[in-house]
Amino acid sequence: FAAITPANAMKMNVIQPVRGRFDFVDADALYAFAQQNGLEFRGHPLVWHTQAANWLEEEGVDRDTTLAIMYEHMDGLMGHFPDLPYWDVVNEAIERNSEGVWTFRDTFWHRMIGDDLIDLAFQHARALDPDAKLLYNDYNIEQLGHPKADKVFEMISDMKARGIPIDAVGFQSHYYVEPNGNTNPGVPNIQAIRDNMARYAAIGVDVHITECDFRIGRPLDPTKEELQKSFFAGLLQACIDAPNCSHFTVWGLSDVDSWVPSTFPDYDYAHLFDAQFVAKPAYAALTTVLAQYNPDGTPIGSGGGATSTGGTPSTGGAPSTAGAPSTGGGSRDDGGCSVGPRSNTLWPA
Ligand code: 9MR
Repeated sequence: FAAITPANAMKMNVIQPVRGRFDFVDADALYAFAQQNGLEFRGHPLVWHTQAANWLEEEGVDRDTTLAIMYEHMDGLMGHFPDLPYWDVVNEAIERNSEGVWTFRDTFWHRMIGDDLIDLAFQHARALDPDAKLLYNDYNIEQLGHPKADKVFEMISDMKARGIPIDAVGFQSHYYVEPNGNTNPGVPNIQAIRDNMARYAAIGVDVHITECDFRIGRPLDPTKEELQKSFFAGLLQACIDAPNCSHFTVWGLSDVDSWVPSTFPDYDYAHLFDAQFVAKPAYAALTTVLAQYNPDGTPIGSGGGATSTGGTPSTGGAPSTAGAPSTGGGSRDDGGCSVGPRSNTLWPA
């Protein structure tokens, strides 16, 4: 693993429980863990409607005060972590409205600020940190041809064309097989994901797989586990093959502390390690993919890989579910972890 994303520790309800009072205890603990272990630390998220502070709607009485709150939140969070390489600036801001049109999600932020919410958030993030890569992060946007994916691509292309500072798109990549074994739409078409990565490359936008997992509708069986295995391996290979896909992050390590069962009661088994921390076939499949590459991402045998250029040296240690317990939102901090095909990581040479 080469990076860590806080699953909850940076969310607004945790980090700014009272207006103007920031609580960095959990986020600082994860950051320290990342530093000690040579892991990149990813900022997630700056502007999101879920897990917003519960004072937000009371204090945000009009556009100006809500905008001020958004900026103050970004100032506090980005100011405390001035050197993170990546920030999910806006999370999950597109949805299908009641007329069936894919458009801006109806959230408090959007109702108060308006359609320029996303532009303003990215411009403010850039002003605060000229070096960080700024991401728009969402789910169901991975496959070309999916109406949400096409809408988000259109939005990001338009932002680029207007000079709004966006560097990358986060494909969350939460996929599934249904309890009865149904695979449509839960199992993605990997070629459609490759094609989507390619159209982002054509407009100069990077892709990060940010929250990958594959939940299995109960009961678990070998056929479903095989789907999970080929999903993880296929998506990782697609990312490695795409010149603009630099990160592959899984959303939690094991089924022990998964976000899935509380959200989808008929599903579980979404992660790389089971409830006894035993590695699954999906884990072995990822290591098989990665074993074809040198630590710098060049294929083994291609002549590359003598020296490693990218990434932060890792200092060792077994995969860990580290993280201080989250204090807000009633959630466990199960964390996101990246396997980094292009960084100098722990993977066997
Ligand atoms: O993993 C997170 C879980 O512990 C929280 O309860 C949940 C609350 O909304 O958020 C989970 O993480 C989400 C991420 O921040 C954004 N994309 C969807 C993830 C899974 O719900």
